[in-house]
Amino acid sequence: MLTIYGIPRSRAFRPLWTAHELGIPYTLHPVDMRAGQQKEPAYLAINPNGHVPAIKDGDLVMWESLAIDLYLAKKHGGPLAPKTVEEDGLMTMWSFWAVTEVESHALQILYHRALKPEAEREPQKADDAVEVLRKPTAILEGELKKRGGYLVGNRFTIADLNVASVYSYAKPAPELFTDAPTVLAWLDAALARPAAVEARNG
Ligand SMILES: N[C@@H](CCC(=O)N[C@@H](CS)C(=O)NCC(=O)O)C(=O)O
Repeated sequence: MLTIYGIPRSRAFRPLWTAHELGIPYTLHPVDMRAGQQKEPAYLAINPNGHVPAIKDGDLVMWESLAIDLYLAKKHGGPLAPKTVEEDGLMTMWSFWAVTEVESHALQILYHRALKPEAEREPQKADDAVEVLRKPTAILEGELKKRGGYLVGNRFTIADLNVASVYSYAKPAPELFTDAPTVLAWLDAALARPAAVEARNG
C-alpha cells in the first residue's frame, strides 16, 4: 500500500495528482507544517530533509516530489509512463529542467503575489522572477508547439504533470504568458484535469 506524507497545499500535491492519474489507492498521512511536524523525529526518520512530500511504498521510502512522480508512473505504467528509454530520458530531462531552471523563480512569484500577507510582499522580487522566466517560458512555448501540445510522445505524461505542477506557481503573473499562449492553454488544461482537481481536494 502506498502512503503519501504531506498535504495537498504543498508539493505533496504532485504525487497525489500522479496517484489520481494512475487510479492507484493510497493513504494520505497529513503532516502539519505550521505545527512543525516535518521536523519531528518521527517524520525525520522518513525524510531526513524535513520536507514534504515523502512516500512509503511497501519497504521503499522516497522523497523528492518529481522523482516520486517518475517512479510511480514507471511502476504502474500506462500512458503517463515512458514507453521507451528515449521517452524516459526526455521525461527525466523535463523534470530536471523544471526544478533547476524554473521552480525557484516561479516560487518568488507565488510568494510575493499570492502567498505572503500583503504587508510582507516584495513586488520587485516577483517582477524580477517574471523577467528571468521569460526565457524558459519562450523555450516551453516553442517546444509545446513543435511537439503537438505535449512535452513527450504526443500525449499527457508524467513530464507534463511535473512541469505543469512547477509552472502553476507562476500563474499569478499573467504577463508572463502574453507571448506564450500555448504554455498558458497547456497549463490550464493540465491543472483542470479531473485527477488534478481530485488531488487538490485531498
Ligand atoms: N525538492 C523538494 C522540496 C520539498 C519542500 O521544500 N517542501 C516544502 C513544502 S512544499 C516543505 O516541506 N517546507 C517545510 C519546511 O521546509 O520546513 C521536493 O520537491 O520534494
